[in-house]
Amino acid sequence: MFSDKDEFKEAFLKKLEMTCGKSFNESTVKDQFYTLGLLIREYVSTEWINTNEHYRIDKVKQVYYFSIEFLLGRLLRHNLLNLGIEDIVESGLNDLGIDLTDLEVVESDAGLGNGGLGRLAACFLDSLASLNLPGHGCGIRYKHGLFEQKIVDGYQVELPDQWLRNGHVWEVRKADLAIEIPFWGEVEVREEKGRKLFRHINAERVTAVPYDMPIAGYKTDTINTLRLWSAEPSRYPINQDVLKYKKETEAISEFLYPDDTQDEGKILRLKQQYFLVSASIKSIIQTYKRQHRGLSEFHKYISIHINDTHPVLAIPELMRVLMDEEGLGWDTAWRITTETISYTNHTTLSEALEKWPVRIFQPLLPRIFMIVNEINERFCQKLWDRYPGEWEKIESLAIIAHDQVKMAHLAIVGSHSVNGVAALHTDILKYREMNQFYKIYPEKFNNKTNGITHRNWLLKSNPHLSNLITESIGDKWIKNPNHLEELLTYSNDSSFLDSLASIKLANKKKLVKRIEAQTGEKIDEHSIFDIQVKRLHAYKRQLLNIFHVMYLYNRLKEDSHFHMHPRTFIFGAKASPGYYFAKKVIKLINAVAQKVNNDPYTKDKLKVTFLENYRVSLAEDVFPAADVSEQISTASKEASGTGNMKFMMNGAITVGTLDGANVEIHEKVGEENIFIFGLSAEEVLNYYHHGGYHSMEYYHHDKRIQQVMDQLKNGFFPEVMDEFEPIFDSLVMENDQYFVLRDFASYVNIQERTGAAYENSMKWRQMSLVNIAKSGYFSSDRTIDEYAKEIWRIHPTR
Ligand code: T68
Repeated sequence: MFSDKDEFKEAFLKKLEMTCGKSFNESTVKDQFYTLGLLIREYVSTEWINTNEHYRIDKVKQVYYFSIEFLLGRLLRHNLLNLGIEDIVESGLNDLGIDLTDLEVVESDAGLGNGGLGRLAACFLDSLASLNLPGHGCGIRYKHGLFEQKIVDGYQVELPDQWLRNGHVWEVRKADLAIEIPFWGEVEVREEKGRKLFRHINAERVTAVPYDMPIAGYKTDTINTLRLWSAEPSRYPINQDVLKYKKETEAISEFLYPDDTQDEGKILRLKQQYFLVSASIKSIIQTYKRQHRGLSEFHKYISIHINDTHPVLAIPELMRVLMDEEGLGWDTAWRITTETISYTNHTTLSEALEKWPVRIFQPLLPRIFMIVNEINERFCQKLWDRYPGEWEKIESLAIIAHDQVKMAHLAIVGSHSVNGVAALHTDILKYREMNQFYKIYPEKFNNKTNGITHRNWLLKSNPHLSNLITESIGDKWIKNPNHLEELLTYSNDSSFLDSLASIKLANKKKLVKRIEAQTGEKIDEHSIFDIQVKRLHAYKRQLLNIFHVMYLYNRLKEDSHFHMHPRTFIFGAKASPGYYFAKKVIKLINAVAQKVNNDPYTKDKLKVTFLENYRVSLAEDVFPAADVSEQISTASKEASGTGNMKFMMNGAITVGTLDGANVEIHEKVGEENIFIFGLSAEEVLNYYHHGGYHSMEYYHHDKRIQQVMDQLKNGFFPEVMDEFEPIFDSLVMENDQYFVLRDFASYVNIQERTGAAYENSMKWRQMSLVNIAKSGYFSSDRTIDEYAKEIWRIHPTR
């Protein structure tokens, strides 16, 4: 293709004329971006084919990562870096008068995910390919990803995301590999030669069309595949409303996460889930059958991982294919299925555990329901043998009970591995939330602490820091991030520490520029950048953070001797459109910002900024600029967190509870390099079980709390008198489910220590260095290596 700058330029100019039908001089940045994208895709195509040939010919065991979300962000720079052609391309473009960063921003984020779960899937794809592991993603090609957030008058407003407006240059549509998926209809049962045959008849059919994207590893020859399915009408049914059918069909891949509070929305969600797994399994089996005779050894060549319960119908679907289409008996099919499938749990919040009413499930997926029913009956029989007469226990463990299908139970029973995403989370699963299952299947449960790809979150998004690291310890950390520990030898090297500080300052300036350009706000880059970016949720306690800001404001106003290092509190968060309380919190943050930023008395000390439309490409400018990382969830509630790792890797110091992976960050960096506060998970869980917490007492006895709470409704925010009463009520009147008031004093305390620590700049830089140096463990390369060895049993190839 091209192996130096001049060849690149020639290829680029030729391609541009051919694809855009314009001369270079007439071309727009969009044309240039698109041309470059096509060129890169062609660049990988040979290795892509080679990788697949190798997997096929050498019968390599492969893993398929099923996920309802892949939160990829932008891919241009990522691909250039991984292919090792960033320099050639960047300087070639420069010669043509093009700045690569101008092309980068043309690309829309592929925002096919909500948050941590979806981004984890994206990081895993990068690590799989970079470790030369045979692993692919299977997902849905939503026409609209996560909504675009606008803040209007302090309120969140949602606009549909239009990421496909200008096409998606990285994908290849493969219409010839389309697959039919049936919904509704009935199951016809026939007996033939003593065997029961099942046929799904009168079904409404939908076509799943695959769009493949190459996933290139970092400087390897491995190009894996992310296959995203799009729903299209099949042959148009006769005598039916064709437009209605088209609309209903396309709705399946129209939106990420339709609202599931109504039955109609629910049906759509379940349709999406079956659509994803059925299309993926059928296509895996088709490929498999081209290489192997019979399916009895399927599990020896294929692993299927389900990212949370959303793809759990992979279990009955694989059973169905093995039995109904391939003629295997129940026991053989069950052994193959359970050996093939593994499952990750991402939450213990009961409201997030999926349950489907039978009245919806059964008519939509009649054959699948029969199989789930059979799985349930066999499992209940097993329970009965184990716990004879213990009806209540059996009912609580059953897959179907009270006319509901419990997807997590199905996942545990039908897989060979169940993992949590951080040590604490896995312990909570084993010893509390899923203890009964753990007792039955102790061998299935294991922990895989999450990780992030350090290539995206450090190498790509923080180039200055990456260069400093490479200049100091060489570039081997890029392939093996454990080498970052060698940075510890610079702990007392003041010139290294100075460089660290000036890089942080430069990154802060970059973020300031971006915020200023968008909002016109002025931010002091010498203030502490104290950042909380993540989805908005009560358990993540953005409230605790903003209450602390209100307290500081009050303190500054009342106590002229109060000293604090100037701080900028930065928030970024999308609230689920139907999540009333979360939206109140966004409004509150913006109301506080309004008040604090415009008070001449405090504005040099305190600043609050809400970043609109927080997403991957914005995050890439946020993490490198952070001084303080807010990880303040109610202990026991955040399964892992991954933002915490991104901050740490970029040298921010964590203020956090002992929750999720914070526990392991604390272990790695040591007590002196992190600020821990608040209740422990144990204490929180004990309160839940035994009671004893009365938030009202904290309201009455802590004047700081009382003042802040009262300000929610006493006219402190004059334009929105009644707006925040629900927040007051939930904390004071409804006993504060997430212990915000309980942890307030401890939080204020630790924040005071954090501010003081920042003023010892030498010490702070050393802390920052330790955080970077110890972050190698939190690379998704380590996580994926563990999944590969302990769950999937796949091996690096080539
Ligand atoms: C997150 N979960 C966990 N869920 O909250 C976080 N939920 O602690 C963890 O680090 C991360 O997963 C990765 O393991 C989610 O992001 C969702 O987005 C989600 C999506 C659909 C339904 C329920």
